[in-house]
Amino acid sequence: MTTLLDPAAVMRSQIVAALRTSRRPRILGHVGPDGDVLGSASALSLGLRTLGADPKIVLLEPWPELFGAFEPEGGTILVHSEAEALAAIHGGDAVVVVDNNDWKRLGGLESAVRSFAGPVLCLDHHPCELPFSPLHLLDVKAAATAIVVYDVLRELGIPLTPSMADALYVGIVNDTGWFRHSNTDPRVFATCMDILNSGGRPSRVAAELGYRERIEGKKLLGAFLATIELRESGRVAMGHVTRAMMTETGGVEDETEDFVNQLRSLRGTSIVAFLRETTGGVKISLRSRDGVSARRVAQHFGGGGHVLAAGAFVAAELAQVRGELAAELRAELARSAAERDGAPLVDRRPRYG
Ligand SMILES: [Mn+2]
Repeated sequence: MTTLLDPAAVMRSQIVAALRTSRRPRILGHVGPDGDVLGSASALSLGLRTLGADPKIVLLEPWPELFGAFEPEGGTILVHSEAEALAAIHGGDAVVVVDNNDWKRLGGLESAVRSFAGPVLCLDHHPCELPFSPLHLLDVKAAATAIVVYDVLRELGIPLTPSMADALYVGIVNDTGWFRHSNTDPRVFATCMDILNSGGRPSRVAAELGYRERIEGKKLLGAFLATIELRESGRVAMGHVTRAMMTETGGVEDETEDFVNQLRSLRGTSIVAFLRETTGGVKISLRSRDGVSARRVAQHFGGGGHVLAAGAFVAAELAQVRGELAAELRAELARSAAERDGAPLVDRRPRYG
């Protein structure tokens, strides 16, 4: 039971009140928007329209084609310059940031939001040390921001339409890996039950997101699969994509997004690494299990992330990165084994003599 003195409840009611009264909300996510950003923004946008508002989702890049079916018609503003960012943001009467609590990840919209005089709201589920803004609705127990948005729509008394339900479902499947990740909890299924009862169409979402791969992407996948190598008695798997492979097959960066999962699904692996040549260096994606830390390996290369899923960018040649990474993956297996045995990990450096 909450009382009016509960600061979280007070903030929640302020956020809901601000959403209810805003006529021209501007909805933002983060650079490189994923299914949770787009699904959350779409559902919120469609919901606020039913209150008579004219919400706009402000984007720095075109709405990704993969999620095209879930773009609210006429509901986006694509921004190409600082002046357009200012016009788009300042033309609103409230800013709502979804699935992001890092100002830097607003990219080219950051300064326009910083100079915005109206309320800046944040609906999110990523842990953070400092609140994004005074109106920060942070629910770290929610598997997806789409679930936070679902709660807010319910609090606003907005009935879900099938389109809103589908958009929320997109966010949930994005962040739970189609109900496979460890964040798949009873609340996920409870929310999905309501989504289905409201006319949500899981098979439509699966078809839109799943059955649309290009032959060029498949050829690139084939080339990538041929690079996979197992190390450390099969506990480590590595695979890569070079620029030449992309040129030869016609496959593009977006089509490599799932390649790390091809490694992760290999039997017997504890940590896997996908390397992709990109502008100025190599991008590393890491996934782990069995008490092995992908994050520690990423941190070694100046990156970061979660324990089980992390990444880094290294400004070096692929061959060099592969060598260093293989050594670091081996070191991580040793570290995690030592931790499991309860040995103190005082010093990570090799000892000589
Ligand atoms: Mn999310």
